Amino acid sequence: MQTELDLFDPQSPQQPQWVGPHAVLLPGFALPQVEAMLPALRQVVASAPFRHMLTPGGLKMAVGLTNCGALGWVSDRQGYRYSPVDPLSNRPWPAMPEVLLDLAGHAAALAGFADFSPDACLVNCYRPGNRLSLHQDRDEQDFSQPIVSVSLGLPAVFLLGGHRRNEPTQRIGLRHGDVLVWGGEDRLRFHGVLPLKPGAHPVLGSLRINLTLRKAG
Ligand code: MD6
Ligand code: FE
Repeated sequence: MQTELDLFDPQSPQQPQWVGPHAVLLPGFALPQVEAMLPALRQVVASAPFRHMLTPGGLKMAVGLTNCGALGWVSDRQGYRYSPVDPLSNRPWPAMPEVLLDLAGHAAALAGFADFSPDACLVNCYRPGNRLSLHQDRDEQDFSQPIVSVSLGLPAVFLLGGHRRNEPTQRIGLRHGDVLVWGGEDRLRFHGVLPLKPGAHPVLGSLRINLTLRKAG
């Protein structure tokens, strides 16, 4: 909601910020859609609840995860992959809400990726202290398709690295309503999220929700 924008905030008015050759931060881009997104997300979580998946090494992930769309990202002792069914229910994942499809298409187009049509949306739920270690997103079929990431709730620091794990990382603040689009030569960069700081967001409380929309299949 626009009412949450502080007019004296130096990040407002919100200009796109290029953080890589094909990676752009769109501050507040999702704010006008948040009111429509939240009930849609509640419906998703009602049929496919957040769960703590196991890594292939057998560790429980701290971040809660679910999916919507034709494909959902899953992790277990067998590895990482996309699955058309939720392993908890053996039913298809909840449908991708129209509001997310629209938002992702518009954001991707602004970043120079026309006709982005995601078939998977990973929904991550962070609580204070939760982090995401450096990783690459490489379980999708077509790396020419970008990823659109939407942040909601508590702010986080996103680490954007290079193409090797040990390259230096750039820190990018992600706040409620921010959208990050990346593709092209940035698509396979290592990235992660620093431990979430405690706090209370006026809309989501003590949580951060991140949506990543992908063309997985
Ligand atoms: C997060 N995001 O922001 C985790 N991956 O909570 C990701 O891992 C991510 O934001 C690929 C592209 C954008 C992302
Ligand atoms: Fe990722």
